[in-house]
Amino acid sequence: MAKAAGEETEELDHRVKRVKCDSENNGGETLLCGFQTSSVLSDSAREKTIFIHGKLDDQDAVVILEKTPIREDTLTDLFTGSRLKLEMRNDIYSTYWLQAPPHLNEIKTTVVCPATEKHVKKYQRQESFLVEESGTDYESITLPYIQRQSFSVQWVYNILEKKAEAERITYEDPDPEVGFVLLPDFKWDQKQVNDLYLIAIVHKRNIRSLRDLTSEHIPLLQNIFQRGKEAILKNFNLPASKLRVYLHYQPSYYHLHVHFTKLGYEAPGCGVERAHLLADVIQNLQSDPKYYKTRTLYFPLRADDGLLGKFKEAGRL
Ligand code: M7G
Repeated sequence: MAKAAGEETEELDHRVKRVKCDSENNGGETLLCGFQTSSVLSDSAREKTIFIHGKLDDQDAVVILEKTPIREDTLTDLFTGSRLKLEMRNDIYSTYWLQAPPHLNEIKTTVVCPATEKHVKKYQRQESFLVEESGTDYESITLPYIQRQSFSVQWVYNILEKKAEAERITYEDPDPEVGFVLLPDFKWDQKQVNDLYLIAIVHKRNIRSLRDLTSEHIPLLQNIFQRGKEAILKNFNLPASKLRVYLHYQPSYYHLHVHFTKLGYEAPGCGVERAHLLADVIQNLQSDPKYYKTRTLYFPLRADDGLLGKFKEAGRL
């Protein structure tokens, strides 16, 4: 059947775009040309982000797009190298669309492929519920669940073994007992310190989370705290008084790591229901060596999180 003129132009347009996409890149960067969107998992006009679920070469994928902050050091380039299109003028007021040169118009893009169902759920906007977990709940409900269901930590081992992100490492203490690797979290584009976000990943492989910590880990925690702060001061000129240093409970990845974010930057997951300040963790372990084995801990879980289902089954919610 003959195609309508419009259809043909559309197809040609698509081909032209695709070729442009392919020819502008060499070496894997054409990745997203074939991405097929299935659904928008969540988006935020305020944060200028969108989380998309789709297919990439027949595999499930999650793509995260995020417009990045405008930096002061790019303003001259932005003003001299852009085109302005007037939108409206009224008295002393006027609004425009500024068409920035490509290098100042980048979108931070994160691709998870192949993405598991758990990844899709992680990025889906959902209602959450606060769970109360006693030490025994942890042993009988949470631990068996995370042993079966948690995300792979292969990416963590790749960092520790220098198989990935080796050139991004900010600081390393190689000691097998108290050592760690400090590097930028993949949420941070490192273009401005305003939203600084690093993670310290411990070399020791048998500590899943806060719950596994006892007083024997105090030297490890103190080492991360002290040396992490020093490395951030040296590399990013940010003093300890400007840092929020904490662990998540529950984390997404059960290999002990510590978050370093800039105070004042509302990093995702820095709220009191999920973040435990490292300084408090150290003090709690100093006053009670088994503090995190015995205390009731509170954390939010999303509506369709399997762990929430387990708490419900056990009549704990
Ligand atoms: P979490 O508390 O286990 O879970 O933190 P969350 O993602 O729910 O906060 C893991 C941290 O590691 C997060 O801040 C992630 O953004 C970060 N992260 C995750 N992955 C898969 C990577 C990665 O491949 N590289 C780096 N540099 N950071 C990652």
